[in-house]
Amino acid sequence: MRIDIISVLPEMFTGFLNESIIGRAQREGYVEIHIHNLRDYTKDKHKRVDDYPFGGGSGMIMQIQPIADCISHLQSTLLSSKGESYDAVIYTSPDGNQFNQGMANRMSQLRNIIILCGHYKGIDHRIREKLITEEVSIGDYVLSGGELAAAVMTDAIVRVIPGVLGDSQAALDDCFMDNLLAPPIYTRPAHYDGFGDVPEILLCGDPKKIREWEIQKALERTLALRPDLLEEQ
Ligand code: 6GU
Repeated sequence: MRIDIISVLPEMFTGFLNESIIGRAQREGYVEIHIHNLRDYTKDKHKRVDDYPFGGGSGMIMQIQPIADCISHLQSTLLSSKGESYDAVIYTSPDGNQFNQGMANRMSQLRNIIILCGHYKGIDHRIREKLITEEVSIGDYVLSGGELAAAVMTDAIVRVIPGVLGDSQAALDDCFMDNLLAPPIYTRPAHYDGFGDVPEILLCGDPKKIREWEIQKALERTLALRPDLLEEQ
């Protein structure tokens, strides 16, 4: 899979992308992540990528030209190098559809995606109408830019690409994979003074019984903490 991220703050991605699971997924060839500095595409002599809103009001708007040229450059590069086109051009915005595990799973099956990070007050609406295929928010709160949202989405997408997690079952066992919260988990020691004992069933050695207990607990926790997840099905 290939993910191209367009941002006015490309430095925000360097640390996190090279760490942990995402870093390994790139080194092992499961995903290629490319960060593009939107400012490299502006034709403005002062390198500006934003301007005042028509009609007045506060805040600046990201202009069409750098975004359109950047996306067009990425599209023609992908076409000439691999004969492929982008499956999605995603715009991060607090008014987009709320990101969830199902979206991460679906996006992880795509071959090439662009994520455009929103900034300032947002982008010229004509870009949304003409070039964006999906608008995604990561929750009902406002961030100062789409970079963290793009990072969150990239993490969630990359870790479910088949093969990325060592144990092939691991992603399937995740919280939310069946619209269920994860069951409680424990590690050694089986008894810790002042904290009590691990549930006995986990020590019984019968995988089928343990799995039944885990599903039961997952259902109980979901019902208690996130009943909305059960209603969605
Ligand atoms: Cl995608 N962008 C911004 N700026 N704020 C957000 C968001 C995105 N999702 C939630 N809040």
